[in-house]
Amino acid sequence: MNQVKVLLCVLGNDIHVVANRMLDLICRERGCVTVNLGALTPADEVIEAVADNRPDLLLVSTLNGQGYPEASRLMASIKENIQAAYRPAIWLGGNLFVGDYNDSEKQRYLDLGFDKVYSRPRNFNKFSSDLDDIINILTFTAETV
Ligand code: B12
Repeated sequence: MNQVKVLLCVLGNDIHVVANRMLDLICRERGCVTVNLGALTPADEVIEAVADNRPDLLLVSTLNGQGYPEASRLMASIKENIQAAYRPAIWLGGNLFVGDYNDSEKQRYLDLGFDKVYSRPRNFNKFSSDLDDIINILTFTAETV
């Protein structure tokens, strides 16, 4: 059976790495192969890693509330440099804003082209069930082609 490949990163000048490590563990527990770029990863490095590793899923974390400009660069560069056939599903999560909960920030990131956005989730439950879904879809597709 083909293993689902997941690329992870914490974008830009962001040093918070705990959620990134936990996401990595969750993916590996489910049998995925992971490549983890860790914290402080500029958009250019993510693009290079997408081109080199051709992941099925890219998980982007942004925690310090300053992630929008780098996320915007990342998605513009994905559109410009990654052929549609090799574009992974791209999910972003974390603290998308500073201060009180603000749902409009989630829409701002969706508008950049992220496929799923998890705005300050309390736990990994929704992520884990979405991950199970995408693993099922990708492994079913690989087995039937
Ligand atoms: C530990 C910590 C630090 C450590 C980080 C150590 C390390 N290397 O990881 C240190 C001390 C270095 C630090 C520094 C800073 N920090 Co800090 N830090 C924290 C703290 C206390 C805990 C973060 C943590 O690890 N949580 C545990 C993990 C599991 O949870 P999480 O990161 O919140 O992630 C959850 C979700 O967001 C989600 N998630 C995250 N990414 C993704 C991705 C996907 C795809 C999905 C599905 C889900 C997901 O997963 C978790 C589910 O519960 C938080 C406050 C808090 N209580 O949350 C502040 C906090 C994140 N820090 C903050 C700030 C401002 C800073 C600094 C800018 C402070 C400063 N002025 O220097 C610097 C950042 C410098 C930089 N360049 O980034 C702010 C961010 C502001 C905001 N966005 O609202 C917070 C919220 C504190 C606050 N209340 O103001 N910090």
